[in-house]
Amino acid sequence: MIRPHTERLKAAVTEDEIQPDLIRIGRRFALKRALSLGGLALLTGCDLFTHSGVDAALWAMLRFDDRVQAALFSRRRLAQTYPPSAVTKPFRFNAYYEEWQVRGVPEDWRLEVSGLVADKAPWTLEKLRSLPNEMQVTRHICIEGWSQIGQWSGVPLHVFLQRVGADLRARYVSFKCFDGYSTSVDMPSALHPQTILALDFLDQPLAPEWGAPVRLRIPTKLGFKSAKNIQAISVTNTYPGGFWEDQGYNWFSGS
Ligand SMILES: Nc1nc2c(c(=O)[nH]1)N[C@H]1C(S)=C(S)[C@@H](COP(=O)(O)O)O[C@H]1N2
Ligand SMILES: [Mo]
Repeated sequence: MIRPHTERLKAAVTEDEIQPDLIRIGRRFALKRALSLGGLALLTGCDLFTHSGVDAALWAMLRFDDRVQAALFSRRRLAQTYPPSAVTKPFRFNAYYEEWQVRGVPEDWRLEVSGLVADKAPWTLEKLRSLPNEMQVTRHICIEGWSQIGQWSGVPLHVFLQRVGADLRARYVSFKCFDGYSTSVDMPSALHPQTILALDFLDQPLAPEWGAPVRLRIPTKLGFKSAKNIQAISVTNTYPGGFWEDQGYNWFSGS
């Protein structure tokens, strides 16, 4: 059962910001195109829009079809970027849940790393900040039909995954948050050049309600994939689901 999460949002979103056309997801068509590259037209009857369809078909194909991989990693699939002047002002706080209200970063916070990685040592914020940094001005799109443009910067997730010696052939990367939230993405999306572990918004450290000390920013996917207040990252071949995913939201939710 899907509980629309606007019911739980405190900040109001005005009607002129409802942009249903923006959230029509192109993934289904993209995947079918990619698969047909490999001569997999027979699979078009299978529901590639769901995680189970992808498990059954796409991931099996990925292991031996370089053209499918190339299509998935295509640079042409970059999310649109904007000039800094396009940043929505004021950039409002949206995902505010009374019962999950984050009161601040736990004092002993460390980023935990687990699963199929060589180095499971936890990360301090300082150590994270010593890694290469990327800035992006991208549109953050909520499944509920609102969006706003923001400027985030932080460590590309592919840099981080490589640094911890992650098995980059694993299927999933999952995120657990200290407010109780969780989500997960497929490895190709985790390795996408625009997927970052964001530390700053407009060059200032993230505030707790915006995801401090580190949040995912994945502009090729809907907002609910951009986990805030991350506590733990895990690399796994076992489908991890997530808070909204477990309630029926499409697992891919992006391109
Ligand atoms: N930890 C955590 N991350 C989260 C959420 C949340 O409730 N907790 N909400 C998700 C949803 S549904 C959206 S749309 C975005 C909202 O991000 P924002 O608060 O920066 O607008 O964060 C996502 N990440
Ligand atoms: Mo959302």
